Amino acid sequence: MLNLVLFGPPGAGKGTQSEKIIEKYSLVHLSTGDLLRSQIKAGTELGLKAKTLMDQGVLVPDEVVIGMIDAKLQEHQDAPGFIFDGFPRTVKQAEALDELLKSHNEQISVMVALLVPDEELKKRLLIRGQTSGRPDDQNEEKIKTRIFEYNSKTTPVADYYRQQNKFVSIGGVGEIEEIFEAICGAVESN
Ligand code: B4P
Repeated sequence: MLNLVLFGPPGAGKGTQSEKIIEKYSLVHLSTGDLLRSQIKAGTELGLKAKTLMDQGVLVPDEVVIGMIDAKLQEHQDAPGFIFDGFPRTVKQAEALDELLKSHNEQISVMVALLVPDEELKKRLLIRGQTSGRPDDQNEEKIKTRIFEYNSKTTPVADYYRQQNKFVSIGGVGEIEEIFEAICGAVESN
């Protein structure tokens, strides 16, 4: 079973590359950002709480996203593998994911990190904000907050997987197809 964590700052290309990876390897896509946005759209209590935080660019509580991933793993017990997109974003989430997978006799195969400079991230997200309608893409201050959250809370997750010899990093600037080929190379050599 292939269980891939796709890692990187906001705007690194995780969502973009996930679509191509799912198609090639027939994995189930678990994006906590997408799951939270569907809760917001459905107007659930969880969605209302998450919206306030997401609109500011800060992370939602660990318990909330861990609970969502737990439910999805239960729902897809026959999946050939998973791509975790935007999760884990804290060491606590990474530890919880290991425990959840262990309870299904599974583990993470590899983490692939996309490296993109901050200036390029800001540019991409502001461009996406012109059409996405996402409040967190439309304002430079909010984008700065998201990058700050990433640098302070999420980068330690890379060390967590590095210690398990599961960490691979790839340049995330350039043609989408070339980046995809590099990700496939990393997946297949692990
Ligand atoms: P996410 O939905 O995960 O948002 P994201 O990181 O901005 O998206 P992504 O990184 O997938 O976008 P992509 O690069 O593909 O999270 C949103 C919010 O939800 C968080 O701020 C947080 O509040 C909350 N949240 C989610 N998960 C959480 C968790 N686990 N714990 C706590 N809170 C959580 O695309 C960006 C743009 O770049 C696109 O327009 C794309 O076209 C473009 N692009 C991609 N690749 C490119 C390339 N090679 N060249 C040029 N442009 C490119």
